[in-house]
Amino acid sequence: MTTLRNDLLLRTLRGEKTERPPVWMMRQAGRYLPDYMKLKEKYTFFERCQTPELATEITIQPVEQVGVDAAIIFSDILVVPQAMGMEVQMVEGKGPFLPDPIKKAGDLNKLVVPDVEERLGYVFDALRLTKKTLDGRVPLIGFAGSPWTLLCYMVQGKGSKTFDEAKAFCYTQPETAHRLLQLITDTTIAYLKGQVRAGADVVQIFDSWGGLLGPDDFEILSLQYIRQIVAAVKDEVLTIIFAKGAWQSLDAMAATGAHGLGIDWCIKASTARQLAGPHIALQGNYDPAKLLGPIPVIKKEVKAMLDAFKGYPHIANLGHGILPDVPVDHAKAFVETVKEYKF
Ligand code: 1CP
Repeated sequence: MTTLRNDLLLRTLRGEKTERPPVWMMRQAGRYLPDYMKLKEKYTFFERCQTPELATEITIQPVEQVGVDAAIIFSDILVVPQAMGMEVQMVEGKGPFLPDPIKKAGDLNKLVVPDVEERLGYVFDALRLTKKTLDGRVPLIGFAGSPWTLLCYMVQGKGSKTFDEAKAFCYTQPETAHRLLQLITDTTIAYLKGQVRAGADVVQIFDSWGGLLGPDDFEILSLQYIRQIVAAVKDEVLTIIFAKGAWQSLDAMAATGAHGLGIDWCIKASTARQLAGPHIALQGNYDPAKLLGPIPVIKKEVKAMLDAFKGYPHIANLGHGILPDVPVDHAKAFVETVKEYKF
């Protein structure tokens, strides 16, 4: 096995001392990079995901062009519902569309807990090829959507600001909702274990819509399933939970035994640290829209962010995915400011 030349992310997640915080950006491979846009013109979204050579090339672009301290495999959270038997389309300019969403108990008959090697083996192939191509430059992050966030898309059938149809489904047909959440959980555990076998050094669980739930419903509909996933993989791989907007439950998330917690920009570093306790790594939390502002302001604010998290394990990141219209130079300024910082 190749030894990692940059293991800042892994040491931070283990709670070890480092010279500076590691830095990466959620959705770092994507539309703000001109080389990504070139591949986007030639291949459809799922061709890019399903062709290991393309997924590898896209995954490595931000490592080489922006200088981040970790790679995250190019894929999507919706490959899991697809592998479970649902049709998923990526509509240009609109996002995901699932033409035949889950609405009632009988619809679960269409779903399976798949053989992940058979249905998602292309992700594992992409991870293996990326790992080989990285050749120890930086660690490789694998990921999956949380069961609640995947249910949102599987029931609503498309993106939404409120996911009210998904919520109505859970509150009017709770038994069916929990059966669905458990099917997704079982698939996700097998999927993440496959990612670890294929070489993922870290896995992140994206609960992008966790913040739509109050603290009690977050526990019932989201965290109890994330807890099962973390318990199943945490002894094999470093684990990060990112539940956007669900900061009120940081204490409960820390208690799962995950190694890191992602936070968005709506919570102060000191408050997040108080809730999460002193040991777990916190990841975040620069407002991605602020990368559209002038570089000197970015530099000043990123330094202030690092100061605010200092003294405890911190992974510098955005509080959500990078926006497509961010100039590459601004993304670089974000990364370079962290790399110039010394504890
Ligand atoms: O062709 C394109 O460029 C389409 C845009 C795009 C990209 C670049 C989509 C469609 N997915 C992706 C890749 C992707 N998705 C990655 C890998 C890239 C990287 O991080 O470097 C990751 C980690 C995701 C995860 C993902 N997909 C999430 C969780 C993270 C988050 O942003 O909250 C979610 C919610 C999705 C669903 C999805 N897929 C694509 C879009 C536009 C969306 C969001 C739709 C919505 O707003 O509801």
